[in-house]
Amino acid sequence: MDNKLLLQQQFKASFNKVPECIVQAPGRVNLIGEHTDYNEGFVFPAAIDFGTWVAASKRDDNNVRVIALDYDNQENVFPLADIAFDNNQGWANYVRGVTTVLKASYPQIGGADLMVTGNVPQGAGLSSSASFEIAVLKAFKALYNLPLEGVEAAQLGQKAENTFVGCSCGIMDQLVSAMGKEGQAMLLDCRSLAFQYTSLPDDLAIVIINSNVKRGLVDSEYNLRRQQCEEAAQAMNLNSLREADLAMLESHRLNMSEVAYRRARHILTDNARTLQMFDALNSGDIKTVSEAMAASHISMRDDFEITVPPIDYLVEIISEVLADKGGVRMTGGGFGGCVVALVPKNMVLEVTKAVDKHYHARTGYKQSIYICSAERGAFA
Ligand code: GAF
Repeated sequence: MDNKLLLQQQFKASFNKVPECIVQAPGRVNLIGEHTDYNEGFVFPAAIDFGTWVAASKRDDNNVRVIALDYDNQENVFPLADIAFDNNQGWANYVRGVTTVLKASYPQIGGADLMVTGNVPQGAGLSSSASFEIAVLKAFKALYNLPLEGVEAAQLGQKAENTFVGCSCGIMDQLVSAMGKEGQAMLLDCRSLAFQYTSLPDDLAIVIINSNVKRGLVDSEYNLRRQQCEEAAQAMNLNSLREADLAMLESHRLNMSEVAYRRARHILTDNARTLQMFDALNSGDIKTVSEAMAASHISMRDDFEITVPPIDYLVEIISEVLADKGGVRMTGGGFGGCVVALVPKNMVLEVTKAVDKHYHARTGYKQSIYICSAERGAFA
């Protein structure tokens, strides 16, 4: 059943009223530029046709009551006046986190009944958490008529993750979930927060292959990567790696650990590849797209060390089929999750067949394949 219809029915059954609004916010796939966002660099994501839906109504008290349809209708209730971290229902901390930061900016908000469902694969690097955060924020915007625009919503979502959930993520996921455009990918400058869109070529499909190696951002080495990047920036007396170039990095190589040097090299080279790939997609130069994505993957594997062998193998299988007619790389935070491939539509079957033939046999994991489209950002 359609998620909106489902929420309408279930909301009525649980809260005995119709929801005042139903908001949806998409997950995302990042085409290139990984871990560059919190280094004030460039990223190139697109919002996708997987998302989170939140149905909502105001309450007359100052409590928030939220029901998670996908977690056996688990219920979480908390007062806006005193929002604590919930150690038992981890999913609820996204709601608790965003309401904490939202209330600091908009103290006029009151209570809400919320019901949530979604279809973004969790722990797969496709931003299920960011889409949940943005959907909840936009639900409060609709209920309390807040002047909360996309970029501000993204900033609040990121702040909730950083200060409440405990993940030092950047702003990419929340921003593209809030501001994505149908048929387009978004080049985002994470320092100025300026962004521009580009249409994805009609003859290329976005194919996402989930390795089904599970990852968790907070549990993984994500926060450690951020610290290592900061170490490199500090060694060069810079506020962020955005101010560095490769010559400067080389000249300071001995002032930092070898690990910090390699982390920084990934960031600097991936920033350059992101701009290069944006231009290449704009001019239809698929060979350069292919090379940029391949080099990005190698850099994530060898310098940033965030890939895992099953993911490397997926990239190997797919790049063998594509040669220079499309591109493939790991996408998202790493340590499992998905690869993204830009595949000529007439080669999609060949790619999926090759994955079917080799991946499980070699790794023991069973892949899931999603042929995606680029979608608009959150809306009610
Ligand atoms: C995760 C984070 F949430 C993003 O901010 C980004 O750093 C990404 O990993 C890696 O590019 O999705």
